[in-house]
Amino acid sequence: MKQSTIAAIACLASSVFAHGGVYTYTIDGVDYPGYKFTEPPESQSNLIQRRWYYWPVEDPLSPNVTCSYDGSAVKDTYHAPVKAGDTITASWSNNLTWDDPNGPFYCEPGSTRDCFYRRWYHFYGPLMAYMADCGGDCSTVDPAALKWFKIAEEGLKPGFTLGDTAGWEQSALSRPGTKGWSVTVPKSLKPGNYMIRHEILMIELMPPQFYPTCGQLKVEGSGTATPSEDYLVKFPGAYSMEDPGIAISGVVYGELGRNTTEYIIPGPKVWTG
Ligand SMILES: [Cu+2]
Repeated sequence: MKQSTIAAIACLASSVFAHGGVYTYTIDGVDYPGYKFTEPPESQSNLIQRRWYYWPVEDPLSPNVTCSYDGSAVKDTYHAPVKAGDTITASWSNNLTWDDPNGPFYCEPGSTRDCFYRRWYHFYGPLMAYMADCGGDCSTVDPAALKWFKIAEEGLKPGFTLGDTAGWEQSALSRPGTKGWSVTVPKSLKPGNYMIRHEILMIELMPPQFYPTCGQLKVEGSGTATPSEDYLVKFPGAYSMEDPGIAISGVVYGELGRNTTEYIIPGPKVWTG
């Protein structure tokens, strides 16, 4: 593909079409493919991931900010075993290349408008990961009723400005061959069934775009720790449009974007156990 064509697609995609979510989790060396919203939910089972849709959530108070659109469990959902202290890697790419015969786009059948990249294609804004104790089987709980704690976040790297793509780990997710983003389950965390909620916040535009996706884990280990109340939040509820890291959306191409070197990640402080 010619370079100019790639640039044209990238430009188009970064405004409307470049949506997505977590396609695959890798936990202790095991790949767990995610829910495929391009296929009927009835045909999918034994996934750790809850249902989601590639379209962004633009309102932090929307019920869809919890676990994306729908957010319900697929049938025969199970919980991926993970040892406390181990790593979970989430991939926002299905690793297709530019030359893939299926193309870099997926389009809804019969539609030329509802297309999206098969690879993550936003650059600006933080990455966040939360967990919540399901108190039992995660597949039967309402994620909006859970109390979430943040286990990892990636904001603006030191020495960069808001408008500098290299300052954001999010931009690394679009690199061909990228493994994704790795987070650690707090080593001292009490064993049990937990939901994990990955979230990309895209601040290139106003309104901002939230991309949450939820998966189900069975944490193993000998830990006894649980986060105290001041670490716990609900979704929706954790964010508002007035949060500095959300209110600043839409400035990356302007003077503010060129001059601002600090970014305040929304949500609670990280609990590391
Ligand atoms: Cu998008």
